[in-house]
Amino acid sequence: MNVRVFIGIGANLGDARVTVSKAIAALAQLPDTTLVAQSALFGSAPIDSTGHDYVNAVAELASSLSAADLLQHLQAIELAHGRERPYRNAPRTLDLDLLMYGDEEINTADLQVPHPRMTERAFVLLPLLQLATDISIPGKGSAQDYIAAVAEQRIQELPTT
Ligand code: PH2
Ligand code: MG
Ligand code: MG
Repeated sequence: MNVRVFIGIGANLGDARVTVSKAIAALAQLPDTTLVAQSALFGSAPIDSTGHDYVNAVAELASSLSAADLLQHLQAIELAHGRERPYRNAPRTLDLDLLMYGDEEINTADLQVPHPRMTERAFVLLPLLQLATDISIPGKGSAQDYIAAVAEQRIQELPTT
């Protein structure tokens, strides 16, 4: 049975645009998974992080993988793009976050879904709303209701060329 999945993608080391595009291509290749849609790429100021501006995007998948299996695949793609984890929120070549897994709320030691900070971040909300204007976040309600509170965060859609 397919589940509607949203993945948050971020990068701010190396050629971040290229890495984000490659990550989306890798998501499209996952087993038992279809890439349904991808947002535009956005440039965003680091939040609770340092270094260059991030490139961010959100991808929508339809997948019959379990959330735990998806997480394993996301981590493998991160590693394949040189991800290191020297400290929390360190600049990263690639970050793939399982934002939403259908209407499920998951709270295990290594996975929290919906992503606990997604409603506080314009770099998640704006691309997500591009894909799903009326999306409701399990346990949190309409994503649109959180937009006003993140209006001060610097973010812009990147031109396609
Ligand atoms: N990711 C973080 C911390 N801060 N800031 C921006 N602009 N974009 C991100 O993807 C991001 C961040 C932790 O994953
Ligand atoms: Mg993240
Ligand atoms: Mg992450």
